[in-house]
Amino acid sequence: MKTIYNAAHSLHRAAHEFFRGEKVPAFEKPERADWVLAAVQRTNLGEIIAPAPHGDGPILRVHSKPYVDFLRSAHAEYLALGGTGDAFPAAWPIRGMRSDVEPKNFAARMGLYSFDSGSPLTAGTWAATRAGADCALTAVDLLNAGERSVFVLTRPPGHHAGRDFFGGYCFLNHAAIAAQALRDSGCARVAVLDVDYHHGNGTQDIFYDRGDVFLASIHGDPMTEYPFFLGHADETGSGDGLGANLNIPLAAGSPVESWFAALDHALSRIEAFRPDALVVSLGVDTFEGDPISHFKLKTSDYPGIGERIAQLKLPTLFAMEGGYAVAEIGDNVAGVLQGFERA
Ligand code: FKS
Ligand code: ZN
Repeated sequence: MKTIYNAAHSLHRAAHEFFRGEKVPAFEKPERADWVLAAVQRTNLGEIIAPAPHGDGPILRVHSKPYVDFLRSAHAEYLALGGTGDAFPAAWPIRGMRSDVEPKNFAARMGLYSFDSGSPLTAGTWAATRAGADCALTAVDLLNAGERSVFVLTRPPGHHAGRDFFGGYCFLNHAAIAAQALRDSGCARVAVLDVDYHHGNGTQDIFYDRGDVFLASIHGDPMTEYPFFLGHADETGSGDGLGANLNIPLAAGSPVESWFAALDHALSRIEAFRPDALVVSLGVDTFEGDPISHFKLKTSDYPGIGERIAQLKLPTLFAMEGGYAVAEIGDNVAGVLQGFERA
């Protein structure tokens, strides 16, 4: 399996995030991708290649133009206003307020285009996530050229980013950009399988009213787990998309057996949808040792995920999402990919 590696990932380097009211070192850090890259090399997964530039066009198929324009210039605007370091939002248009008017004020625009205060926007954020989109699009090109599977190794992650908002460490939704590009290059139906510990609310936001992209997400129950305000089982899609959204929330602390039962259910629903291609939002924060998540998978469980996904026999794009257990993230990701290859 080829890996498309985003060498520009390290341009996004947040100093801190807020955790229980304290400023702590950011969990989503450049070393994560370095460890995964090392594991890909160590296990001889396959060729590691650089992304080719694809321009704004495919990004604007899933994100709004005003949002993309904002992201591109936000940190420079922040610095011009006298801001220092990373930019954080602090005010949001909640129920009863207007989110259809873009204010001129910079802090107001930060709030309009985000949903949490946990996603620092840094000087290199746009360059890093933009290169991540190019990685996803290069991977789509490879699938279209006949590769069976491709791994997109990028950060910051993407699955919390919606059509016009960032949050949860995510800015551009690389998995959604890839799914849309697959649609635009001839796939009639595309499925997205999100196995990250956290609900893929951004991907759900982008495809919720569409019947041509099926989303299945297995995640910590939003009653207690981030992102809290989306990801319940009764969210099944709307309009043309009714029935094309499957959420499987599991209680924090759920045993591995429940997780794999959820995976089997998600895979059977994906199979019934009869997609032409599959995009996997690959987070490994389901690991028992993850510092911010509460499932119990062990390193030896990860190859089984890849093996099961391979049974769908679909062209498959794996896009890197979360996973914060420093020492094991590489082995866990490589385990999924090797399991897929072996099957
Ligand atoms: C700790 C509370 C939770 C946000 C967690 C974000 C999780 C991100 C992720 C992604 F894949 F996007 F990286 N903070 N301050 O793992 O879902
Ligand atoms: Zn996650």
